[in-house]
Amino acid sequence: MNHAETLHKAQRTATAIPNFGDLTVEDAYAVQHSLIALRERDGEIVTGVKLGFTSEAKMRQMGVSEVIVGRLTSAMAGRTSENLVHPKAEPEIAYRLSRDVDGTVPILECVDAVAAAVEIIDSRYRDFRFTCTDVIADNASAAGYVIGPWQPMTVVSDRTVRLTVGSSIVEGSTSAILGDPANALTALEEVARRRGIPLRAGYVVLAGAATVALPLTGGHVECSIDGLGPVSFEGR
Ligand code: OOG
Repeated sequence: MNHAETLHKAQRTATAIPNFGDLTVEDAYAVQHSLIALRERDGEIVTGVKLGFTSEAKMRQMGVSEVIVGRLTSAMAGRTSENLVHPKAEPEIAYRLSRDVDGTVPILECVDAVAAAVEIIDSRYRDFRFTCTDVIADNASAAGYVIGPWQPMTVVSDRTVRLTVGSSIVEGSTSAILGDPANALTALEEVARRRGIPLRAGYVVLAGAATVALPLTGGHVECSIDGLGPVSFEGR
């Protein structure tokens, strides 16, 4: 099996695998493209993209200087529990693209709505241990997402973010996302162009976590961001 097939099988069977450790960034995005093609072959439709490593602290921790991009699919929409290895929840800002991002107008003019969201990440690698390129290949640990009520596009910088999972609570600020989540959109446009990732009208964009991720255990899960949301569901 090649790397994409190995990751695809790990995801389908919810079985963690050892990380690869030896990919270049170019190879890693090539694996991700193949992995998405396998999902499309299985009938999934790409519904959006997600950013990772949008906080300076996480970039420093991983020794990287570039945000990473993964793809969201129809199978991930609303998926919060079934068939996951060791899921974690992250509070996120979601944006909605109203037109294709093709360089003719700035990406900020291609966004028509914003919402609070919970992203479920679930690394296919054992113990969430991976290099930056491993996680690019593994589609940035994307596993599921739930989006709160959409609101017309507005500035969402410097807003308090709160994520509750059962009895655990983390709080942060949208400023943790590259200073302002709008900067994540600009960073996305650049990386997507360089890595050959299309950004289509209708896509959801998850702008990256504003706090640490919390293990997704049982109990009530809720994300609220000042002026947005809330969005909630019952944990596993
Ligand atoms: C990689 C995905 C991280 C984020 O917002 O930084 C991510 C991982 O930590 O598994 O989604």
